Amino acid sequence: MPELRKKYPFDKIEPKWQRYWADHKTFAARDDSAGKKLYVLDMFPYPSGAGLHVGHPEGYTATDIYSRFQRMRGCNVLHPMGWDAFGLPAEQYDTGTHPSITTRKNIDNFRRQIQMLGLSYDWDREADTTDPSYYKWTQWIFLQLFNSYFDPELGKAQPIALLQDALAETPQRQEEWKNNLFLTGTRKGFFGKSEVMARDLVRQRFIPKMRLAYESEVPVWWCEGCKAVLANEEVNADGTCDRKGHKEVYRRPLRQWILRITKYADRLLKDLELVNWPESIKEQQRNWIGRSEGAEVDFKTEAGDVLRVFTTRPDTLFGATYIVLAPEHSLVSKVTTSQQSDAVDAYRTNAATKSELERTQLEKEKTGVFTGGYAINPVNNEKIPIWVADYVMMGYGTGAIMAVPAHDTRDFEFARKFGLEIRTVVQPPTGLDPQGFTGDGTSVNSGVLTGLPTPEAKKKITAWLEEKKLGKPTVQYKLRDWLFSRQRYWGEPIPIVHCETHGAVAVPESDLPLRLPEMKDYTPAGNAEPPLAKATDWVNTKCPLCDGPATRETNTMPQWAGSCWYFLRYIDPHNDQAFVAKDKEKYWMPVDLYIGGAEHAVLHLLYSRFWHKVLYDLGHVSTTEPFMKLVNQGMILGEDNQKMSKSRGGSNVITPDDVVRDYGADALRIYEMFMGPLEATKPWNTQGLEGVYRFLGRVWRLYCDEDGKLLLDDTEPSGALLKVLHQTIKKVGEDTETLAFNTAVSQMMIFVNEVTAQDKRPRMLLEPFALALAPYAPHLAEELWEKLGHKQTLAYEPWPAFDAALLKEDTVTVILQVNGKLRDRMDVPAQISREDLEKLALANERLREHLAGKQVRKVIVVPGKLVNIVAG
Ligand code: ANZ
Repeated sequence: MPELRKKYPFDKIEPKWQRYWADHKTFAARDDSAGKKLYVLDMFPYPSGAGLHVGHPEGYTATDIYSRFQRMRGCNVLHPMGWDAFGLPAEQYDTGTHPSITTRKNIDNFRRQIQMLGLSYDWDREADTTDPSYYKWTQWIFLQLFNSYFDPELGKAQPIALLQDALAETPQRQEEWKNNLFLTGTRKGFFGKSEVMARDLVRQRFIPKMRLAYESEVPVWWCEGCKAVLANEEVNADGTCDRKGHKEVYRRPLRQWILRITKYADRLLKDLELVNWPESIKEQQRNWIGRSEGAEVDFKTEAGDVLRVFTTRPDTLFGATYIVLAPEHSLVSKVTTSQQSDAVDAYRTNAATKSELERTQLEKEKTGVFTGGYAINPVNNEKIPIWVADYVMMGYGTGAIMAVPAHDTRDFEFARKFGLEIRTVVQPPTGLDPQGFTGDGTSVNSGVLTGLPTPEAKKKITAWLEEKKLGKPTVQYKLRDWLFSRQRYWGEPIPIVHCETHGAVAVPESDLPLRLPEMKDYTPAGNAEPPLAKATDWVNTKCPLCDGPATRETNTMPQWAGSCWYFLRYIDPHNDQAFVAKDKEKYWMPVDLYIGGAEHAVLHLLYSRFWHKVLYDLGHVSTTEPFMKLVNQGMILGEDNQKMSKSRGGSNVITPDDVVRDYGADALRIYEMFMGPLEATKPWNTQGLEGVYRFLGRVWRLYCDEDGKLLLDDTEPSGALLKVLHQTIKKVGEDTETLAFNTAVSQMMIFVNEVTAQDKRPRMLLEPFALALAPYAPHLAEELWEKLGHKQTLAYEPWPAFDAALLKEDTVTVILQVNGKLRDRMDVPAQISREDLEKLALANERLREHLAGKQVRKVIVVPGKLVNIVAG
C-alpha cells in the first residue's frame, strides 16, 4: 500500500455503522407497507471454499445502491440474500470432510465477507437451499410437478387428480374421462378394449406418462475407472473423465427423473416479450428453445419400413441424394446389409463415446458409414443410399434426415468427403453460387415445384405430402425435457417411494421435508446406484398407499432445483404452512430488478421461468413471469486484462478482504461502480482504487478537521455552487435510477472538487450532498449525517429535491447575419462552444430561407455575440 496517503478513519466508521444497521434491523422490508413495493434481487451465490472474489461485490453493490436510493425515494424495498449451497463441489469426497460441514463453513465465510461490504440486505430473510425447512418446499414443488399434467387444449398444467377422478365408476365421470383423454390427445386405441382394461391401462401407463415429472431411461456418462456416473461438466472435451483422467468413459442408459419443460416451449418463447431483459439474453433463450417449423416426410426402406425424416426445407425434396440415420436409430440394424454390418457396428460403438457437443461441432471433420441399404424418395420414387453418421442426433426431430448436399452445409461436406451426388434444386438470386447455397431462392429440377419461390414451394409440397399421407407440417424444438435426477449425495432427496403395486408414489406432504440421511460414506456405490442406495435404513420404507414394502428414490435433485424458486422464499422465509403466503406473494412479486452474471443467461433463468409458469398454472403464484427487469454485470478482469483465476497461479486475483482492509468497503463499492458501465467487462486497476480512496478522503475533510470535528458554517453558498449542488442531485438521481453508476460518481467528484476549492463550508450544500452520497458510500454518509446532528440513520431520509430553476443555463442573445446583413437573433447558453453555435445558426429557419440556393463559403463565429455566414 502506498504510504503517501492521508487516511480517513474508514476502519472505525464502517464496523460502527454495520453494527448499527444490524442492531436496528434498518433494512427489514415490511410486508404490510402502504409504500410502493420494490423487489431488488441478486443472483445468490454458491458459497465456494474460495470465498468471495471481487466480481461478486460488483452486482451486489449495484443492487445495493439502487435499493438504498429507492428507500430514500419512499419505496418499500425487499432486498434479500441467501445461499445456493447444494451441489457437486461440496461433495468432494476426496477431501474427507462431510459436505454439510464444508457448506456450513463456507456459508459463514461468505456471510462475513458480504456483511463487511455494508450491503443493505434484510438478513432476517436469509435463505439456504440445504436447510431442511427450505428444501421441504423444493420437494413440495417437485410434487406439484409430479401431480400435474399439461393439458394441450388449455395450454396449461392441470392437477393429475382430474385424470384420476375421471376413473371413478359413475357413467358420467367415465364419459368425462373419455373426453378428457381425447382432449389430451391420446390414442383412441384404449377404447377398443373393455372399459376395465382401459382404466387399468390408464392407471399404469398413461397417467405416469402424463406427469410433468416422469421417469425414463436416459443415457448418462459412466466412468468405468471411477465406477460412477459423471456430470456433463465432468467429462472433458476429449472424452476422458475430468476427475481422474480415466479413458473409459461412455454413455449407458439409466432410469432418471425428467421434467417436461418441452410442453412450455411456446410459452417460454412467447413470454420473453413481457420482460425487460437484455436483447442478447432473450436471443440466447430463443436459440436454446430453438423453434423450427418444417415437415415430417415418410421415405420407405426397401423392406417397406417407414423411414421418417424431419426437414425445415421440404422444398428441397427433389435434391435429396441420400439418407442419414443417427447411430442410435432403431432402423440401423434393419437396413444394414451383412457386408456392411461390421463397419456399422464399429461406427456405432465409437459414436457412443462422443458427447453431443463434439458431434454437432460444425468444424468437425464429418464421419459416417454406408449401411448397404436404400430408401425410396416419395416425390420421385428414386432409390437413394442410407448412411449412418454421428452429425445426426437421435434426440432431435426423428433422428433421421434426408440429405440435400447442394443446400445444407453439413450434408455438403459429407457428400464431398464420401463422393455422394450433389444436386442443385434451389436457384439463388443472381450472382450467387447455387452449390452450397442455403438461403431462399427459386426451385429448379423439382418437378411440380420448379419455378416457385422457396416459401411457396414449401407450402405446396407440404400440402401434397399431407394429401398423400406421406408427411405433415411439424414444429420442432431444440429444447429437451430437463434431466432432473443426479446420482449424488449432496442434493435434495426426491420425495418419491417405489412400490411394487403402485409404482412411483409421492411421499405425503405431511412427511416433508424428507431429510437427507446422515451418511459417513457417501461415495458412489460403484454399480451406478446413487450413494443414497447405501443408506438401507432410510431406503427401505412402506408404501404410503398400501403400507406394503417399498423403497425410497435414491437419486437427488440437481443444483438448479433450489435456485428455481428462492426468490419466492425470501418473501415469506419462515412460513411452515406454505412455501409462500398468497397475500405476501401477491404484494411482492414480480421481482422488479434482477442482477447477476451472464453465465446464467440460459439455464437458471429458463428453469426458474418454467417452474414459475407451472406454479402459476396451478394457482400458487400470481405472475406468469418471475423477473421483470434483468441486468447482467460485466466481468471484472485482473490487472493484466486476464480472467482472475486462482487455478492459473492466482497472481492476478484481488480479494475483497484485502481491499476492504486497506481501503474500506465504501472505496471498494465506489471503485467498482466507477470502473465503467455496469454491463461492461473491465480490468481491475489499483491506481483507480487509490483515486476513489482519495476522493472519499476529500469528502471527509470537506466536513471535518483532522480530529473529526465538524467544520461546517451557515454561510449562503454562491449561486454557482448552488447550481453544482442541484446539478449533482439531479444527475446522481437520474443516473442511479438508470443504473448508470459510473457517471453518477463522476458528478459527485465534480461537486467535491468545486466545494473543496472554496474556503467556506456551507451546511446548505453539504447536508444534501451527504444524502446524495449515501447510496454509494453509505458508511461515510451515515457518519457525516450523524456529525451534522441527526439522531437516526439516513436510510429513510427523503432523497433531496433539486430546484429546476437553479439549473437553467445563463443565456445570451447572438446576432445572426448572412453576408453581413442582420437576419435573426437567437438565445443560446452562455457557455456554448463555437462548433455548437455554428451548428445552431446553420439550422436556424430564417437563415436557411436566406441561404436557399446559395452555397455557404465561410462561417464567422464571434462567441457570445454573432454568427455571420458568407454565402454566394
Ligand atoms: C433437408 C434440408 C435441406 C435441411 C436443406 C436443411 C437444408 P434446424 O433449423 O436446426 O431445426 N436435421 C433434422 N434432424 C436432425 C437431427 N436429428 N440431427 C441433425 N440434423 C438434423 O435444422 C433442421 C434441419 O437439420 C433439417 O432440415 C435437417 O436438414 C437437419 F437445404 O433437411 B434439413
